[in-house]
Amino acid sequence: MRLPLLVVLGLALWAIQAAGTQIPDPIHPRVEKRGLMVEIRELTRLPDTRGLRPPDQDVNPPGTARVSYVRDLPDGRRFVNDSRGFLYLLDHDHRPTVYADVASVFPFSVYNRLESGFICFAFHPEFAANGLFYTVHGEYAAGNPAVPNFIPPGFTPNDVTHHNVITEWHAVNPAASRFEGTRRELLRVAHVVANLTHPLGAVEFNPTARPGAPDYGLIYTSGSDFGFSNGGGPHASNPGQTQRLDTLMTAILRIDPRSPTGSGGAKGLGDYTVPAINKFAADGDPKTLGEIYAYGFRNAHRLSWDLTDGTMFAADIGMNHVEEINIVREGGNYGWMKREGYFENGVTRPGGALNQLFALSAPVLEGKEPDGFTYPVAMYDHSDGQAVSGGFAYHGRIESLRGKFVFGDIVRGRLFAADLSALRKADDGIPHTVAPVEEIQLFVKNSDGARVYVTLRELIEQTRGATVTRADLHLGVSRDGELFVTSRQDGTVRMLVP
Ligand SMILES: [Ca+2]
Repeated sequence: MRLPLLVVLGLALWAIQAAGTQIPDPIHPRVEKRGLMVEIRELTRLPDTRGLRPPDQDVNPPGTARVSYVRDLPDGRRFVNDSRGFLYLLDHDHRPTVYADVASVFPFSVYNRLESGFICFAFHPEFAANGLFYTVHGEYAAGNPAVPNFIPPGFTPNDVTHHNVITEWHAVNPAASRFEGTRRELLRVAHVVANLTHPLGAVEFNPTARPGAPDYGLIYTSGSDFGFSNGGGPHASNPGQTQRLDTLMTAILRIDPRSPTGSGGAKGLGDYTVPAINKFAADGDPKTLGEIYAYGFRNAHRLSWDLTDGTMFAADIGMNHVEEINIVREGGNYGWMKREGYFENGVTRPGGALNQLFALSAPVLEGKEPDGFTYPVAMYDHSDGQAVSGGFAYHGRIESLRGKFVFGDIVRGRLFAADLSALRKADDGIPHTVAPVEEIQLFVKNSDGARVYVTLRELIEQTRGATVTRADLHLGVSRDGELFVTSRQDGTVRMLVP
């Protein structure tokens, strides 16, 4: 099973042969099963929220509930969201009760896009003491009295179609089973393309940062192009909005959520503090935004950290071809819209388009002529899936997955794995070295205890009693390092079990 050298050589030769011509089918070999088999088991189902909104304001009206995040607190409490607007607390028997009715306080929310509604939530590492947690959602601009903190360069308030909003919630009693308290808006970023495509997605705290460490208590955001690729309308397909440091577009941000009036630090674009440790805050250049941690992402909608060594990962959804797992380093430029995987995207060529890929030159691919971009450490193409989910460095109780990065494809619901050692090795400044990816075979146990091999799509279709065209897979991680498998189709939280 260990063929990375041959694989890499094959890829390199193939890419060199194809240099200069458009590439229709970029990545070989395909992702295949190589013996990894893991049991999947249902944990709970969320309440059915079908019909909560009119069909034209719901991206998937038949979906039972739209789960996208499961989060554990250190004290054992477990929370799950339904993107239709509820944050649930699970009790000891995994039964959900509403912790916060998020939809009711954000009346301008958008629910008709894949990444919309109540998109994300994250607890401050000291939630048990300070009661703080954070949410992300998107709003319509029409009729909206709120004013964005940032509009992409060259656009005016008249161009704004949507708002991307990060909110801090303050629970008066952090131990309570239902939220009561206040809210404060941290950041509101304008969208100017037609649709709420690639909005702000994740907010995350680095779980490996300990109290007193420089990035303890700082929020990292998704890295998103805010639809300047394929968000529709006259402002989309717009590479001029990328590859620059005077904008939030394509950037993973790192911010201190404290208001500058409390922290005494530098005010950011919104009501938060720019960490003085940030590279682009400390560079003495007023033209670079100090909030930016790394940039050049299309839709790096999920971030995670390896708890054993602090390596930061971002899963970046590609355009028409390449899905990426990246190791993120501060200041890195991850290429979008000039690069997709280790290919040149055609959109920056005269007459070129977003759906085109071209081979890089051999010296660039081989790392002999660095071109300033940081390249992915694992990839697959649209023969194997359509949109990469987030993933996690796994160190839990499932022996066959230990030491692997587990991720998947949102649309097809396939689960993938790559060796963490191979990912780290691929983080070598050489674009064409990437880690091999294999597929995980799922199974359930029948009443006799025998294995029944399944796909996540089949499980979702059993729950729904209908065919689904998308799995809408997302992954989460428990406080003891086990993996949740969720779907925005069937409202079910499943777990991979030893
Ligand atoms: Ca590499």
